[in-house]
Amino acid sequence: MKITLLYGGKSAEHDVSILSAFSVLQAIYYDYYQVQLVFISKTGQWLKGPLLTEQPSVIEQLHLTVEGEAANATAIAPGDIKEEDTIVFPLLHGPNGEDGTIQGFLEVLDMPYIGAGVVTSACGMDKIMTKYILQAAGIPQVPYMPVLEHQWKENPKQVFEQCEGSLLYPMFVKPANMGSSVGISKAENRLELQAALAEAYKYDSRVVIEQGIEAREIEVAVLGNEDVRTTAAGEIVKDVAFYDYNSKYIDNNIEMQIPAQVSDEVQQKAQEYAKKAYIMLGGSGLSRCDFFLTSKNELFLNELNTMPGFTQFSMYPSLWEKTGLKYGDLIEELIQLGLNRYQQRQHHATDLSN
Ligand code: G1L
Repeated sequence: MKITLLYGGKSAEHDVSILSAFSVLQAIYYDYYQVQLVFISKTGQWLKGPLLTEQPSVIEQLHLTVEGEAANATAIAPGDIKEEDTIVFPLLHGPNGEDGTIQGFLEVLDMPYIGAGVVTSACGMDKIMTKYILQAAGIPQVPYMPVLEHQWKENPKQVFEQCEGSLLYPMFVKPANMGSSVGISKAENRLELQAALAEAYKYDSRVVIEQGIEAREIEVAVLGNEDVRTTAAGEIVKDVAFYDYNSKYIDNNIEMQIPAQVSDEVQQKAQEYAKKAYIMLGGSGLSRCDFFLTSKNELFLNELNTMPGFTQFSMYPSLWEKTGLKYGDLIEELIQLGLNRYQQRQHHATDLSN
């Protein structure tokens, strides 16, 4: 059987994706799989590289190019990745960060793929959608207010009044899409709120304003299709109150504490909420569920990340490792879950014409 590894991509997470891809390629069981590399360049070009039958030795082998002497790939149309007996591992965000797009494309190609489906990917990536669904599920979250760009443009005074009427400073202003900290800022007053909104609208016309809270950050890993399993929570130990994209993803200077030093009750609640949110969002494959925990032991669900950091040392694989599931076995498990979901879908009528 073949795995097509899709990595790179036009999103801000291009480099993180290459790191994750290299890590995955070290752990795949080559006795069972061959791996077709497909790299998406920063400009959005799809490049088909070699078919690997063993681990690459250096990360440079993943930097595919069609140029000159060093050429090790050919430019392809996205649809050219279609092959029989092949599962796709989409280790990247959608071309413009609006997710569910890659998953939808793979549905159209009628190929099995690893990870969450279309609806879960799209909703998990959209902070406003996630909040609506969590609200319907009765899962606690921090007070928030969605503000669309046209509302802000047309009536800023009303937006200020609504915010200040339902939220306390400091507030956090976040673009609705984007998995990372890009475009996010903190506002201590009206003037800063105005600047924070302007900044966030550079990235998305849909923005959410959240009540800022003093809290620890804990995360739970979720895995499965119908049978949903969760790990104990881990904690992101921060030395600064708020850290930026570079410190979180590029410099990789976050410390993890696994399991998180929290009460059994908090552990249990976190797992219960993670599982419920996963099911409400129609989860399959995997998700990392992120929470805020206050000093009064109040737990708020922050987000469900269907595309978590995925190097061997990232939080999601580490949580499973601590639970006894090794990185290589986790990848194998995700492959089986992807294949199962694909087979399951074949049983449902998608064409009612006959
Ligand atoms: F395919 C999976 F397993 F669902 C999957 C897909 C993407 C797991 C993790 C990721 N993560 C990423 O793509 C990344 C955002 C860490 C790099 Cl771009």
